Amino acid sequence: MHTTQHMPLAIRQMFRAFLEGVQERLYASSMPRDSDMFIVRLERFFPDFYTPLLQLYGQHPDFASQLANLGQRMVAAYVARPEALRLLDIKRQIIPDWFQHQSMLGYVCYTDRFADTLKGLSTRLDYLSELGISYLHLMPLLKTRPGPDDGGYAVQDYRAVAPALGTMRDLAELATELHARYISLCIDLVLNHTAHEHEWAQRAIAGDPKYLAYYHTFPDRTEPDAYERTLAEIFPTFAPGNFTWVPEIAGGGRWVWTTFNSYQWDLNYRNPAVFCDMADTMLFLANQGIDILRLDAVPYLWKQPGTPCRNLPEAHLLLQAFRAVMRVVAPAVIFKAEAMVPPDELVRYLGVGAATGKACELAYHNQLMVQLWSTLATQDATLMTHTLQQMPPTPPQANWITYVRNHDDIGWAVTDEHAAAVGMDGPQHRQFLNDFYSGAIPGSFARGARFQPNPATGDTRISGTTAALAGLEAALEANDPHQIDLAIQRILLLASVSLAAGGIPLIYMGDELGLPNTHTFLDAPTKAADNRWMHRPTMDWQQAAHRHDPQHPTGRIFAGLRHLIETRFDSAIFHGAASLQPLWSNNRHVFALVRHHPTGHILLLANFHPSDQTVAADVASAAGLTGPLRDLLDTTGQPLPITAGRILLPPYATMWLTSSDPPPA
Ligand code: OTU
Repeated sequence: MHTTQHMPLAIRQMFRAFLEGVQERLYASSMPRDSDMFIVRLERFFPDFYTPLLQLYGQHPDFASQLANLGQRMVAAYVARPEALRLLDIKRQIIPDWFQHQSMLGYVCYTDRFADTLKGLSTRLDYLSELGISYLHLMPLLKTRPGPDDGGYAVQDYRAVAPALGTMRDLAELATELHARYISLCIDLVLNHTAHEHEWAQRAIAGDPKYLAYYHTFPDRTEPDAYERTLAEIFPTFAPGNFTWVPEIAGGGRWVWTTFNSYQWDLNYRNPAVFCDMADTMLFLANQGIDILRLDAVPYLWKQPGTPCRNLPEAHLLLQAFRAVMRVVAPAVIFKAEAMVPPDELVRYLGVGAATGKACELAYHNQLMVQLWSTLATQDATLMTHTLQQMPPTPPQANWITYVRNHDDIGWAVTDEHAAAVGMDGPQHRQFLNDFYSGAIPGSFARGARFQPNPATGDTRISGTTAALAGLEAALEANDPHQIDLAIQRILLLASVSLAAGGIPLIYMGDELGLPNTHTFLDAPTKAADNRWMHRPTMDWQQAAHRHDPQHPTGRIFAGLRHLIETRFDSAIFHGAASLQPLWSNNRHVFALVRHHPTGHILLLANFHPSDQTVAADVASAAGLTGPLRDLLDTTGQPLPITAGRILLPPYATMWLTSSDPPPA
């Protein structure tokens, strides 16, 4: 007897039809309890994928057949799901907040740059365990096109691993090894576009109408020109415009929608067959043991004339539908949205309003990242406090991914409104940040470089590693001990805020050691034009050997980071369901943020100034901390330095304050 009471009447009928389509095959190929389990989950999540799909495709002639197709693929994937992963599905349904636990800590690396191959990676797991890693994001590792591949984001085959890294079997084996260490595995799913060399694109080129409908193609410039009027340019230098003329498409060539590089063809999600094929791809990867899918470039999934074709409501409906399909077949798997968009738009990827609990579990907190670097340059936390205060609250079942650096450039997603609200000029501030981090401002400690300057808009972004942008590279070159101290403090300051203000904090490979920029990419013809490679170094295991040397800058960074990580592990207040509230510290150099959790509160204070700063101690009581204060990061056992009612923060210091009084029962 199925429980459909919670479904709207109109949906119950559709549910029964869907169930009828799958149950015979299900019971024929699965144990009775497993089949029942699938149906229990289907009952719960059918409306969550059917409703958005109906909205997206209800008018499409293939809707009914593709829905039936989806059902078949879901059952096939469920039947094929390995036993160990089925158990993980159940475990994670019992512990639905598994990814919010304070022990979650991520590491991000390129397989080849970290350990050559997937097999090589399994010999480096002790290093990750030493850091306390419980989440490993391997940068794109599926088979890409030959030649330039945008760092792996131009996929030719979603079901094969790049041959240089290993095989799909190696990946599945690595996942098993990681699971034995309680490390979950994240990989990229580039679902907005395929490579020009992908089979679907090749069939489109051959003139197959079925596959031409997988992409957005146009016989002439009429539609592309109309679209361009409201589109932005992502890579204005090496891939200007959003459309590419592909002469070899049968019938004399066509314009193809290519938001990113000319060899990255945007998929046409108005076609339900594309949704089905991508859902099937997700299920395939789930069955290899992947725990988290990083959904690349999700703001761009849906196109609509007269709009920026970014963050459209339909893109969110697609994510909800994918999400619900996954929850039926492979609920151990969660989604991470990659959307580098303004604050209000960003939170929607975690699910707000009617989408609460239906969107991605994780999203990159690019606003925090941008504000960290902005504040480090200005030494003034006003814009950061204001911007983060304006963000809608994080939905409690979802988590921010916090990070200091990643493999991409830093795009200054500071809105003009937020800048104006604190008396700043948006364009001027963004220009200042670009000048500062490219080292063009005299006295700047940064060693970054401009990425994709767009003469038409004046926009540009910044490349460079954390150590280069935070001044360590320049300080080491100058052999200036004081500057080295300051740079290390800056690096740990950013890490401390990232660890305290999430979510799952990610460490980008090399940042734990302070790796400098690399310039070897300039000799590689497929990379030279893209200076994001300067912050994608090869792991320097010789430098890593210094990580336990307390005198060496690497040892100091590593130990500082380890201390933050261990401290965080120990407190339930760092659980991701805590609410986050930025506060005015009444000292513009000091950023303050409080985490509220049923077990207590933590007040983060972060001094972004290279001199001592003080903050009135009553900021703690305003944050809800009563009784004597304790800094969780302090190991000296000394009382908190409060003089004349003010807390003293040394240059670039952070504190994680808590009250010694237990919270009211
Ligand atoms: C992502 O980034 C990846 O992180 C990049 O490395 C890829 O080049 C790109 O997709 C294409 O696959 O514009 O500058 O709002 O900001 O998807 C990086 C989302 C990017 C975009 C983001 C994109």
